[in-house]
Amino acid sequence: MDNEKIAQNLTQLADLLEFTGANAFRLRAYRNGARRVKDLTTPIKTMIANGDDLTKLDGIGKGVAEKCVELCETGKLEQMEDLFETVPRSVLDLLNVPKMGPKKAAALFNELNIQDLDQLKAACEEGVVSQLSGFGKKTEQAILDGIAIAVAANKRILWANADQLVKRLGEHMEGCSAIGRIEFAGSYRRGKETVGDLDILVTSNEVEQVMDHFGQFEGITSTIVRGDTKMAVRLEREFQVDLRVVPEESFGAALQYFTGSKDHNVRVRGLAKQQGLKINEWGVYKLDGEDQSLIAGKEEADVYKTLGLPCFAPELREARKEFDWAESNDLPDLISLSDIQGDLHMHTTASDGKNSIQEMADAARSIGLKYIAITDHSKRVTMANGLDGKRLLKQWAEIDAINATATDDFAILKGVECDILEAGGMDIEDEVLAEADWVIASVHYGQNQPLAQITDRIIGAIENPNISMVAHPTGRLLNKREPYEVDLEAVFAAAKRYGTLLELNANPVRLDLNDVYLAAAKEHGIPIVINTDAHRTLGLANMKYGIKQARRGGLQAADVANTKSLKELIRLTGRS
Ligand code: DGT
Ligand code: CA
Ligand code: CA
Ligand code: ZN
Repeated sequence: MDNEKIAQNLTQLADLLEFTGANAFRLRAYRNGARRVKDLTTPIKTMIANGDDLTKLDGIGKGVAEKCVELCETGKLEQMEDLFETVPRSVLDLLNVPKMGPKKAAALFNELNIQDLDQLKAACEEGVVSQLSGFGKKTEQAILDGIAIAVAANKRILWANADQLVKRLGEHMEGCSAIGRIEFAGSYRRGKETVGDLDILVTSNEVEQVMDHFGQFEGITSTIVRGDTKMAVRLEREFQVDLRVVPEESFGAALQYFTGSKDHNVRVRGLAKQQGLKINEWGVYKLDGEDQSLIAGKEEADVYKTLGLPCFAPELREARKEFDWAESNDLPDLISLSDIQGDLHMHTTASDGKNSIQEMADAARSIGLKYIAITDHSKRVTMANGLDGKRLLKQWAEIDAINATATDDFAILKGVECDILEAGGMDIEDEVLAEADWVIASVHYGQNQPLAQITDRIIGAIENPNISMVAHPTGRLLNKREPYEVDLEAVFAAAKRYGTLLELNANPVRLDLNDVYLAAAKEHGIPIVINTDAHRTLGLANMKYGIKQARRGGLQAADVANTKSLKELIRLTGRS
């Protein structure tokens, strides 16, 4: 029960209470408590174990503290279980519709008895929703447009969340002595940004024992099937996990098969056939009239090798370019986390971050980075207390002072994440931007504008000689918000022409640019910068998610600007 999970539970409790019309004061207490818990750097669990009084933390009252203790001790909240008796779980799915707050969702449930997304869709189509007070035609249409996203959000989870689940499942499975090798295959292994279900592969001769053990994993809500080699279960929120138990001699073939992708496997099978071979999840076989003999299966690399293929990095197995590259001996040497030298997008307490400049710098040093850029929001982002020119200049003077006291060669670049205004143009005057080492341009407002307008705004920023990089170029939020309309080909052409870099934002909800666009940017010869956009020191650890996506895009270290030394980076951005 980590802080994130506690916060989730508190938020969910508040959401559920909203459906029952509980008083607003209590709801606020749980929501504030959730926010507070999420921001804590010490695990609540540890604090409780130490006998600390949680109510000493501001924003956490007696009620919230009790819930925290209950969660850490029992793993659940009794009040929430009770609420589920009257409010069906499926009602919570309504909250996945973009811009649907708990108040609106509660009104739909209480006044129209809408219990799930299907019923919501039907009600919108019949025009019933727009007749509710506070809803209107426009809202109804927005809800209808958002239902597809909510449905998808319910089906696929973020890679980062799958990764947490993999860690827990891995630990659980380790407790079974009958298991030999274990791998998590499927889209998870390929590093796909969202994962539809998890595919676990283990070797064992004791299938029953392994399946019994798997069935004891906490969080399983039902077993879908249990057969001779395959078992599938459902976890909370309908998420499925498939387990396959295979003999040692087939592990490599099974790993290859269940890693996919399906399209990649279709190509592999075709290539096998051309060579008079047969491949399936049990092995590679040489066909000889009626007979067939097993020639590979134990190791994945051997499976590929017998077909004359390299053991492709899982991230490349999407039937895009990998077979062409293999044929021309041109497979990219994919980037890895240790190639990264710096992080050029992060926030501090000056805007909406949680840590100071010094704290961010120290944290970056401790994970081996050589440089960072501090890039707080500009003034247009009032919600985040964005900085105007005057505050920026003051912050940059502070950065100069901190750099001057450094005893190593670690450097902090003076930066800003400057908004591209709705009407075009930058939020900060050019004279100020010219003083910075590193200027990021971002679209945060006016995301519903038509394609030509957003494209013009971004190209306008690219043409500005003060701008170093465009952040999260499509603005998408996985499972939450579609990308805005933008002509990326035009953006790439402009970026190439003006020497402006493009970001791969490593936040697991963004991963923007995505894999396909990264490959396109690489073809255009545009250097990519992989940044965490950290809002706290812990956020710096998100770099690994960006690396996964970069690998899926076929990027090598040389394609990524922040693998370079500071000196080379500065040369690349044309600043001195
Ligand atoms: P997901 O779960 O939707 O995120 O994506 P995957 O790729 O994990 O797909 P999944 O779980 O349905 O299947 C895992 C792998 O098993 C898949 O990537 C390739 C292999 N596989 C599954 N069904 C088929 C099939 O009908 N033909 C072939 N060739 N391979 C399959
Ligand atoms: Ca899967
Ligand atoms: Ca599966
Ligand atoms: Zn940012």
